[in-house]
Amino acid sequence: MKSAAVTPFTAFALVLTLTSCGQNQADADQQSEAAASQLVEGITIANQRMMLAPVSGNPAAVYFELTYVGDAPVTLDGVSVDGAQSAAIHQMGEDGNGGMMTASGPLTLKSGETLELKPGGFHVMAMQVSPKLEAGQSTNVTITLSDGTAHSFETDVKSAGDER
Ligand SMILES: [Cu+2]
Repeated sequence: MKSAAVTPFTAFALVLTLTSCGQNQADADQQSEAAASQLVEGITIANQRMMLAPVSGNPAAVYFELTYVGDAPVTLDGVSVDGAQSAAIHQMGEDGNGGMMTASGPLTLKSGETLELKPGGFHVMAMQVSPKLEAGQSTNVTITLSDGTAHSFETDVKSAGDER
């Protein structure tokens, strides 16, 4: 399922180009202003979602598609999730068995390529998630790149039983 959520950058672009669509425009304006200080040109995030664990307080998974366009390759060095005490990029084994989950090394982003974080593959593991973060809310994810920049985006928070 494609998420209805748009990245702050996309929302900003929509506000600029689709002035006839006034619905939620004030919200989009506010979001794009808040995120503007942490937007990396060339990074596009799509289909982002945070899946809470069935048991509150257990690690949650964040999935998204990251498209990068830039002069030189960069690596995805780190990640943080608002509402989680720590976060790391993990990778699943071929069979998608939870026991095969390991920390991923730095992921290289090459211009024009899309990195997909998805169930059974790479994902962001959010540890010690606040019980205040509930399905239906949204939170911010920040990725840090090897060139020293950081890129933040908003994601929907979903319950464990929702479609991944
Ligand atoms: Cu994991």
